[in-house]
Amino acid sequence: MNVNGTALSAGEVQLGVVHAPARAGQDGELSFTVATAGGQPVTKYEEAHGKQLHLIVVRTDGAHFRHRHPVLDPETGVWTIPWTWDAAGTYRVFTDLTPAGGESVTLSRTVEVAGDYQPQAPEPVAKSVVDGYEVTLEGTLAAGAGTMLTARVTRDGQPVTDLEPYLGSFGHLVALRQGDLAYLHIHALADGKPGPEIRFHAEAPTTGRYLLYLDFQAEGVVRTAAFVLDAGLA
Ligand SMILES: [Cu+2]
Repeated sequence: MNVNGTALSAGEVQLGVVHAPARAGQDGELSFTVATAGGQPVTKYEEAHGKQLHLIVVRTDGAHFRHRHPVLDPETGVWTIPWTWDAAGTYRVFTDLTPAGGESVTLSRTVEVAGDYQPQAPEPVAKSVVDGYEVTLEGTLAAGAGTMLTARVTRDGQPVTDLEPYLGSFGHLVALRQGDLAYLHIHALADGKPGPEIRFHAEAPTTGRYLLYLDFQAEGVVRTAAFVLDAGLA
């Protein structure tokens, strides 16, 4: 199975240098250009999940995940978003995009952020608490085989049934393979209900440890629940 997102070029396009604040805590913006192999900026994109480009930024140890939507200058092809780093370290910046008339690609680059850095060691965890929402991820990942993952959302012990659609579904799940941060976008099943369960069809390319990030929206706010799962043999 092909893996995605480990290179800065794919499918005839390349991700240019990512400009961002040099150190943690410094306000600024993050910007970049996507260009053809010949260096011509790409200025036209197809929409996927309601956006022309999905920006995923995560520290290489799996901490400090963000999923954002920068703004394109259609004249120059420069994408920009206000940006402040919460913490120092080495980050991977992923762009998930489809150039007009082209194929969907995930391009990535590494960005260094100055300051003290205490890396975390991700251990398997299937429960995440964010802003009072408890999210439990049920199911397993298997190498080269499709499996079902179910995220169950509760608050104060009660099932949450008023999740709001975000980018066209009740949940978006990104998985990164620990070690090279290969990128998997896992799609929610079309039978979605506004909670308490969000179901996904997942397929891990290999055995190993995966960092998973579920974006869901409730009370008008998008939140991210993070998990770590090991993929076994199918
Ligand atoms: Cu997005």
